[in-house]
Amino acid sequence: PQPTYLSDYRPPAYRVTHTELTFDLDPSATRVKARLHLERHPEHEPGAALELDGEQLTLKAIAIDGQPLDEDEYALTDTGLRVHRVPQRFLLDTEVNIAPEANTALEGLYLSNGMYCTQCEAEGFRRITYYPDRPDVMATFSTTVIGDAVQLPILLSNGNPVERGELPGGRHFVTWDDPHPKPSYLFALVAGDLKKVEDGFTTMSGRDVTLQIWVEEENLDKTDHAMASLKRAMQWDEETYAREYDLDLFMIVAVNDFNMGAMENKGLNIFNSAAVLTHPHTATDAAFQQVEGIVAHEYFHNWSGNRVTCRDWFQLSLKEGFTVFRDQCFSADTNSAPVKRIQDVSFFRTAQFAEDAGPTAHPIRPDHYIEITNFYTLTIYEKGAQVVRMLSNLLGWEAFRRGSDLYFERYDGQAVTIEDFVGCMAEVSGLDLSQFMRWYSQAGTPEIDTQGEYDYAKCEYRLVLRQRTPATPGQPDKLPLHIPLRLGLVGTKSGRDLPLTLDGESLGSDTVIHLREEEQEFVFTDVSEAPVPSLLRGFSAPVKLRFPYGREDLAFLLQHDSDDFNRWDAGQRLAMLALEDLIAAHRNGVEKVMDTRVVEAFRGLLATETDDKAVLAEMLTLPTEAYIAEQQALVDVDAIHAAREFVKQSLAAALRDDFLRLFEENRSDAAYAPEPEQIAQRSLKNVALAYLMAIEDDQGIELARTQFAADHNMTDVRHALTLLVHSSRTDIAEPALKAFGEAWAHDPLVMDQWFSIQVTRPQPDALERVKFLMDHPAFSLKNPNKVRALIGAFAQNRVNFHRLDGAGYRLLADVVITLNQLNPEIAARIITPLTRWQRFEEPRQELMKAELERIRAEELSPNVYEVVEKALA
Ligand code: HT7
Ligand code: ZN
Repeated sequence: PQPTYLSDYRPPAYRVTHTELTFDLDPSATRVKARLHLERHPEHEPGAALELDGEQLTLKAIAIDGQPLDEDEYALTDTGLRVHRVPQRFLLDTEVNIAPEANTALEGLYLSNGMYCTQCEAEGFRRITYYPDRPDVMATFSTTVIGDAVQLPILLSNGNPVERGELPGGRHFVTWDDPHPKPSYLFALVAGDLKKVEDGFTTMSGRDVTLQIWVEEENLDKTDHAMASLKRAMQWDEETYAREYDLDLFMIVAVNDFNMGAMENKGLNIFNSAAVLTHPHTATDAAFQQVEGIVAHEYFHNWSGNRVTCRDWFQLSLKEGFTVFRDQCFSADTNSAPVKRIQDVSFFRTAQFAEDAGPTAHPIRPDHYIEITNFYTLTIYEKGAQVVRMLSNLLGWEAFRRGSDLYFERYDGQAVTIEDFVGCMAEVSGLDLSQFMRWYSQAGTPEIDTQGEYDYAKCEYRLVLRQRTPATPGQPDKLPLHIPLRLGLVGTKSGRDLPLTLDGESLGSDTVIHLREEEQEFVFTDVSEAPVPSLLRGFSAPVKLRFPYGREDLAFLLQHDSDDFNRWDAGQRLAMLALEDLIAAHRNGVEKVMDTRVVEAFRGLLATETDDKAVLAEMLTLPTEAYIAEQQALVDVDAIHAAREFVKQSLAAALRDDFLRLFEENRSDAAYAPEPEQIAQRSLKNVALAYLMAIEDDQGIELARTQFAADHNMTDVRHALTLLVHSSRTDIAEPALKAFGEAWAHDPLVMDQWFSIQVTRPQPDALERVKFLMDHPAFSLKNPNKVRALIGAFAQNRVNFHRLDGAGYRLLADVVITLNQLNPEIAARIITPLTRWQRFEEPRQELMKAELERIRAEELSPNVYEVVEKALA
């Protein structure tokens, strides 16, 4: 497969002004008629051939302006159709056959549980009809869907329904008109036996919008939260960005088979059922929050993505980075802002940092790709969002809003670039953002080495910062970035933020300094007492910042920092120092000794009255094994696991009474609500329960069993079940697992949780369980949720996936080889853990590499080929 290069971008020779589609639905032979209203782009020479994308289509008819074409007037290839000569403005009619039932890749039109649905981003529309399937071709659409009236009573597409009627042979049709010009990737069609819940929203200009969520009948009771989230998101986007919805109807459909979380098709969002359905008995607090975030994310795309879209797929982060930033801010406003930040950053520093340091590292705007679906990555989404967040902090909210208004006004209805977006921000603020643009073109995580020194005599604090971005594949040399660093100086006597003066300018007690050079010095004057610096507050830039903090400094910041995020981070750094000692002890076969400063720091946290229980729960949570591994030069899986278990058990033993008190104080029988206060209380109680279970004494076990049996809500049930199943006590794990599996056999989303819980257990039977469960009637390799729940979850099981006999790697490689044919997009995602082989010690490196080589020997899809080649380069 050949790469596509950003530098090869050319505007399309022909644009489509209007698209008329007719689908006659059939599982093995759906007929798609397309009438495209085309005209030559003024910049192109007369006589340019018409090139259309098309894959896996059977062409039945083709005509221009009503005249069927002779075979020598066009050419067909595996990837498209070329018409050699066309007029300047014309109508192209095509008719093709496609087979939705054979579509296991879930791109284009496919069948899920008897329901037809589409996924067109990024390049799925070309599996529906011949078309210039690129985001810079925007057309209005009129779509007629024809199907069996009994099996497919509901026929949906983008826009507004304008006509419906009966047809001979028990069939019926509905015609939909979408007045907003859109690229083909935003096209959608759904047909099936669906039921809806309906609600309404009145926009800020007084227009009434009908809101519908379409689901299978048995899921009608799981839509309330998504609907409430949608209304909150609509309101938030009006209040925060002055963005109003622009059609009379907004629909969400839940489907069981879906490659990602959801899709923002114009007026007809299609959701993975896991990203929309919730019920207190089936979904955890985390799932409720995730649904809220995804519903908002897809809705926000209506402006950041649909009204203003991407010129080409290299600009993907233009819509995704901005929209993730918008959904993060929405969730922060709706829930606990510091906790949202802590959770986002903690995930980011574990997963995106790993991606940025691995063989598939790429800039937020890559300059080439083989398969674009491989680039729906944490870098494009999450690092892209961090960069937009930096822009909003650099400009300040008010100017950022003006920049965003300008962007939406100037480019409404257009397909644009990242330069256009950043250009608006520069224009409204007068800032020079040219150096800042390097964030978009340079891959890798910048590392900042920091030194600080207090001069008692001069009352000065001198901070020296040195930045360096490590080499990444294809980018050996990096230039310095423009890095905004938020900081404060916390006085060691007062425990308060000290006033900051830099170059004679008074900056308050919390400020942003701008690191632009490779090395830069900042001297704060009039610093009345020796401070501990609180650096990178709120994670103001996506960097790794090193400062030689002593353990006392960290304990001090944990207690006194005014920035909640940095208080949490100080605790994490303190725990990391202890963990590193213990990892070394484990490796050297030396007795492990718990650092009493960590115990005392935790004791202090437990003794403090707090009104933000959610933050406290985060502070009491140890860094994950994956995060700890990220901090190591080479990963020793077993030492990390042993060290973390040791810390958990030591804390539990030393602070047992405090955890017990915390557990009791936060128990509640109140009716479940997914509201911030309740969620915070449950998190705190469940953190306490996890510590109590860490030592597996009778009381801890009894509390977990009681919580499981009480069956009050899924958050508590799942947490208790996980603790029981992950304990060393098979006698208590098995009955609970069995009871849960039997009770929820009818619910695929709950069964996904049941799969994940058992295959993430640290006991040595996890791999055998995966093999056994792959034959379970509820499991299918054709369903991406199941693959993620069983195989994906197992690959997160550090000790068992990385078994020294290589059986974990072999199992994953076998699944990748099967999925390579069934669903290449999922195959290319699920393989990720194997691509990180260089991070592990021998013999794991060799074992992982051998599995990658075994995969490489297969006939590979472009998706898997691209990833494997990079991993083995
Ligand atoms: N914009 C959507 C991307 C998406 C997608 C991409 C490739 C293959 C399948 C997909 N499903 C959804 C999702 C989003 O970011 O909102
Ligand atoms: Zn998105």
